[in-house]
Amino acid sequence: MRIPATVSFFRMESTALPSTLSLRSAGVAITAIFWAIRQLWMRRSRLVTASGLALMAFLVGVSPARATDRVIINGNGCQVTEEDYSDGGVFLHQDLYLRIDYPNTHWRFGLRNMGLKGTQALDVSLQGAQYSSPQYIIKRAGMAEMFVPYDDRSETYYDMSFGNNRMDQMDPADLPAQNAALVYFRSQMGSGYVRDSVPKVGVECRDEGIAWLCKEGSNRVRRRIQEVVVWSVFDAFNYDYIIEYTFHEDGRITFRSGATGFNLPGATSKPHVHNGLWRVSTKLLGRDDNEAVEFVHVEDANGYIATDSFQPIPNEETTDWNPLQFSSPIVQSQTQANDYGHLVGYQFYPYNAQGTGHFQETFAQHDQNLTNDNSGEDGTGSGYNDWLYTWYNPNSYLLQYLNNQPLGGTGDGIVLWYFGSTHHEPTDADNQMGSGGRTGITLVHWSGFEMVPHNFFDYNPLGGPPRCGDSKDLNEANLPVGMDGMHHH
Ligand SMILES: [Cu+2]
Repeated sequence: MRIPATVSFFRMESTALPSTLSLRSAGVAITAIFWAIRQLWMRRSRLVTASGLALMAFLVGVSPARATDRVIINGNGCQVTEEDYSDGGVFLHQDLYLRIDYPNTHWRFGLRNMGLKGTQALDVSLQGAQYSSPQYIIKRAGMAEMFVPYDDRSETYYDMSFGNNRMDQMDPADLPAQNAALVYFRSQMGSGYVRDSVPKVGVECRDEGIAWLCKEGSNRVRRRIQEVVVWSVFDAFNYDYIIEYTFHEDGRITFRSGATGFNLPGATSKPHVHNGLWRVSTKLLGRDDNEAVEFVHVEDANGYIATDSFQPIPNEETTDWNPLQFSSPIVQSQTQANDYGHLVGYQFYPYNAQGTGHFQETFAQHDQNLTNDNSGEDGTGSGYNDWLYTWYNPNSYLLQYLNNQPLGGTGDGIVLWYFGSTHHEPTDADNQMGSGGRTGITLVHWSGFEMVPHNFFDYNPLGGPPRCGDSKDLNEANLPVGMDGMHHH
């Protein structure tokens, strides 16, 4: 067995250091050994024998990890840092966490390759505007299912039922040449963490356009905005699904899935709907006093006067997107207000470009489901509560969680399950050149939703002049705290 040799090497490393070259090559060999162990670990699911645990604990105990953060994107006004990055070492202190530093706002979040369901974001926090420290927002966010019924019901697929670890390797060519980086998932081994052997996450910083502008005669000011897109690819055989999290400079987070790849062999022209079922467990400001309300905008009978209101959602329940009412759920603290006495919250808007799918399957009959984050309901429990690691039809678990409890009354925060759809009507753009069979590669079809700060900030988090008369260019905004947005009409 080679393991003892590895151990003695590590002892050597911590005392008399060999040359950098041999250190590095040995590091590669050690990585390979641990990769093999990890594969065994994965295959055994989460049932690891006591001897295996003891071995890993032993190895972890003798291997020093050198924790250093690494700037992976150093753009103009957009910096991304990977925490606890160790170049050459095997064991790391923590799982994968990234930080984004914009001039006015700062994000931190973890990323995991999670069970059957692919890339998930964890422990999302945000600092900006009046907050002088990071504010916790989300415990975990990710997909629970990708449901694909064909219009004629010749096929009905659950595209996240195909087994563990379906995330694909990412390549440098997937990313733009500038302001982008690949990162590696990590997995826990004993009390340490080991990086994957290949990168499976792409990170990009992009200019997303104008955040605000003001033009009056010779006074012309503007603030452009950036976003950091974190994306990875879930492999469902002929289809590849991009799972994407975007952390915007103004505090929004976008959750999207994009279906691309090849249409179903033998059914390449059959229309179908890709429906992503997402789960976001919120815990705003780290508090467990959260509640949910639904924003609605109701026009009078003449379509002349409208009334906006926030309807309480007292119990766990389903809600539906009503585009004529701009309806959207809001999760907010029951007690924590900003400086103006408004409860701090986040609002959920659909990102679907086309519409929303409702189907016979009960879990697929509503756009949003609000539940308490009761113990085990995050998919890490037993029985159907193990849905993160053992495939169950969402009817088996989601419907159990919708049992009319007072929302916010139990558990640890409020969960929003978001059902987002894109209808795929194959067209001739799905053809290969010269072939009418729609057997070519299909362009990405996107769906998802967005979380938008709702009175979370006391003022425009990107700063701004008090009136349009200040023609200072604010692209590199670094405005004093306390400036109160724009109220010039
Ligand atoms: Cu499709």
